[in-house]
Amino acid sequence: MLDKKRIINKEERAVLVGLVHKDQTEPQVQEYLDELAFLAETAGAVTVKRFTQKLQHPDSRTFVGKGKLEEIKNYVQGRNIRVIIFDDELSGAQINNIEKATETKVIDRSDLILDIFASRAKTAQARTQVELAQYQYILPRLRGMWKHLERLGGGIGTRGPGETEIETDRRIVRDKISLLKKRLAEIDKQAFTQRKDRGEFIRVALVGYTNVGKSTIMNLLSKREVFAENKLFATLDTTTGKVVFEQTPFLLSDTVGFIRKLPHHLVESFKSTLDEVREADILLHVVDISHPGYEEQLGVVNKTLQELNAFDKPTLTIFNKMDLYEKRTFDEWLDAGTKKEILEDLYERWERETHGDVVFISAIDKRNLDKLRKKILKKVREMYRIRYPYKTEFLY
Ligand SMILES: Nc1nc2c(ncn2[C@@H]2O[C@H](COP(=O)(O)OP(=O)(O)OP(=O)(O)O)[C@@H](O)[C@H]2O)c(=O)[nH]1
Ligand SMILES: [Mg+2]
Repeated sequence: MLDKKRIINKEERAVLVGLVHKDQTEPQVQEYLDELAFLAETAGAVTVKRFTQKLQHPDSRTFVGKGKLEEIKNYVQGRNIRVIIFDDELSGAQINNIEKATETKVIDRSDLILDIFASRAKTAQARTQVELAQYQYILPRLRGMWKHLERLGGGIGTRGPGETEIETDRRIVRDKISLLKKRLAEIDKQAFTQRKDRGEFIRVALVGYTNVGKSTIMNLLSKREVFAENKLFATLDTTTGKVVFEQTPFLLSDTVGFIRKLPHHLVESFKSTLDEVREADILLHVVDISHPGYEEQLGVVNKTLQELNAFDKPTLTIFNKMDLYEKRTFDEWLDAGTKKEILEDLYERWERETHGDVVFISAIDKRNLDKLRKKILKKVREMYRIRYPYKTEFLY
């Protein structure tokens, strides 16, 4: 039932398309397209070119304007480009119209993210969650896709599907959705029981944008071997481990990363994986400070946390990848005094904005890890005191 065609195959050559509208500047869109290219690479595609267009509103039929569509078509035909990837969510009709005009497969950012999630999902829980999100995504787009399939089948005498066929398909997809929801509810129940068995330990969760270094930090703090790599969404499943700092034990969890424009259904269906975040006592918000868009990423994460009702938890902000930040910010000939000044300005600003709940580290160089441990320990002990005022066994 799922249209298997709308996924990326290995080494597929791709072009990217982004719109510059009134709320975003050209450099911002280029940064978004950098991220889209990274997503495409993670899914296995090779980006050959990017197209941008200034438009107040996306065209309801073809997303970009007529002239731009013509330009894209001329480019992709004859260059062995197999897929056009749009940075924004498209409607079924838009996908259909653009594919017809360019004779090339079209996918959008949500498709790409769902595709990556699908290929990375290992556990039954993650797989069920992704499948649910995929069906929910497809449901309102069925009509457009039918037209598309009809054209592919396109032999003489093939007629388009009647309303009844679309209705039948909708019913099949709806049935599938309710089945998956039921299955998830059962998995959730088991997970909930497991979490309840964890006793009175304070729970700390690593959260943050994707690829900022959460799993790397998890490995450093808990001496675990969580999979970490320079790809987006390396982590889909939550890993939890017991950590003891100076005789104070607590539970530390590594969680799935966030990204801008995360498909709504994905957040919805990943709610159970994200329970770990919602039920945490303390959040460690990891930020990749070497990324040019780190402040926007910080905002995206905070917004997602708000959606999960987890924004008001005690939070320690961890600015990671200081090594890379310095490499990118400092010219070689800059004198030590100026470097120090730049860093102090940075520290001061974020100390102020986070009321001191901040630490700057490099997980790769293992820089400032002692400070990180101390700050976490302080927060954990505070939480034990609040939670169990008459128990001291956790504190000393
Ligand atoms: N230069 C530098 N690279 C780092 C640092 N910390 C992590 N990395 C690299 O950043 C990449 C992503 O690290 P992960 O730990 O997988 O990041 P994550 O936040 O768990 O990512 P997802 O699970 O994909 O959301 C890896 O290639 C790490 O080696 C750091 O302090 N400096
Ligand atoms: Mg990870």
